[in-house]
Amino acid sequence: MLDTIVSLATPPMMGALAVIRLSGPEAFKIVTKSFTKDLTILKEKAIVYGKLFDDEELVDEVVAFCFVAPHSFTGEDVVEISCHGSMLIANEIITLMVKNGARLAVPGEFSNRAYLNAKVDLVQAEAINDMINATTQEAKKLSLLSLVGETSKIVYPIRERLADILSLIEVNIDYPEYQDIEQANYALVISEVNEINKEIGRLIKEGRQGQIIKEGIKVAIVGAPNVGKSSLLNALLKEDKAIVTDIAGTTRDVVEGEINLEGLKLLLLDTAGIRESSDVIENIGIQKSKASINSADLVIYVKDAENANVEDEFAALVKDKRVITVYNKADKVKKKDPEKLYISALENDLSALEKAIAKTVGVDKESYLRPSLNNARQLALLRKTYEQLEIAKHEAEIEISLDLISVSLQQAFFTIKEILGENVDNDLSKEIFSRFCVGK
Ligand SMILES: Nc1nc2c(ncn2[C@@H]2O[C@H](COP(=O)(O)OP(=O)(O)OP(=O)(O)O)[C@@H](O)[C@H]2O)c(=O)[nH]1
Ligand SMILES: [Mg+2]
Repeated sequence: MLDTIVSLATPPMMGALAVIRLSGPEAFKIVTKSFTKDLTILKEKAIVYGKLFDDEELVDEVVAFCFVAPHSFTGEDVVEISCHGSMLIANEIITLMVKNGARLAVPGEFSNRAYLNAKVDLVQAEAINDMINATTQEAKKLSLLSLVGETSKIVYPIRERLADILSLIEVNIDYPEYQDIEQANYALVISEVNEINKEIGRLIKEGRQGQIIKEGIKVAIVGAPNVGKSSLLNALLKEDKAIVTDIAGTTRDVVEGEINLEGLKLLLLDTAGIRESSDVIENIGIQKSKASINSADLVIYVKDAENANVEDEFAALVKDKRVITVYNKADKVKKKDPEKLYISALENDLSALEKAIAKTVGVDKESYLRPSLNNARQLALLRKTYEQLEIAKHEAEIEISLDLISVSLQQAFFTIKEILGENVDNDLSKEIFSRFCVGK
């Protein structure tokens, strides 16, 4: 029998109320041991007011929200004790529940139970965590689509199609004498795999867009000293975060800031201007700038519009990156090259850059509303399925036996099912849920 688990469900701080959650076969019994009401007699969900006692001593006056299995979030008996919101009281109640036989929950354990009891699939369970961690409205909306099962639905047709082709091949292998059954021939495998992989390719592309919306991107602002990198950071943040002076070599450390550009989360890194220097501290800063370039998803390469043709060593440093080159201090130049992107950090004239970022990152408006498989695990499994199917296709092309092709197709089938958690073993699901916070 599974343990009954307990944890605080609200943040560990003072508030009007705190909620302590218990889930498991003994939840009602454990609470009842210290409660003025008997919850073990409940046959359906109920809200019960009463007092909690530790032996003779009153701990708090509480409301217990009781959910009878299987009609609860976890699928087990669940009690949510709503008490007065002091950490002292909450801790006393948790200690009391442990004394009565509950065990402290580990991170993600409630969601893990919901998953194990088939209340949610893995994509939905992961969405719970994503939604809690979302910092933009857009990311929250995407997670909500997953939570209510919309994202899982995009996997079903692929799973069905693979199951169909697998069963067709099995029939052909097992009953070669049945003439009326459609012949699962090599051409069929090839054409099916082509179509399925076209679909998977689309899902990967959309998933990556979803990932960008959810997690944001890292943007390094780089360039020679004094071109206005820190001024640009400040202008984008609308805050005086980095020090700005007309002395070349002002910025030493990497200065970070986050903005929300029309729903797109950007983690901006302002870096030290790169040049030859004998200053020890400045050189460390320059090394950090180079590291920032490497870790960034996008580089804003700032040049001085007045000295637009001055070459620096950046062209080489950023050559493998997605780069937007901007010419700052546009307010100082009269003649502008129509091919170039001008901004003025001083005058807050950044619209050309903002448009270029949105275009380069390439998140279309539909991506904000479209369910997508957008976390690293889901994307890795999509890619794996794609590769396994390519192997099956290759095997069909060189006409090896259907038995062997069936094995490759089965692997792809299992991988796609793994996205929903349909054949994830217990250890792996524990590993996934351990990334959640306690009480979820
Ligand atoms: N006219 C004008 N001056 C600017 C603009 N942007 C920055 N400056 C000035 O250029 C000088 C250098 O700006 P910073 O933002 O410190 O330049 P930086 O690239 O961060 O310099 P380092 O940190 O030394 O690498 C300051 O005097 C700014 O006021 C602009 O758009 N127009
Ligand atoms: Mg600077």
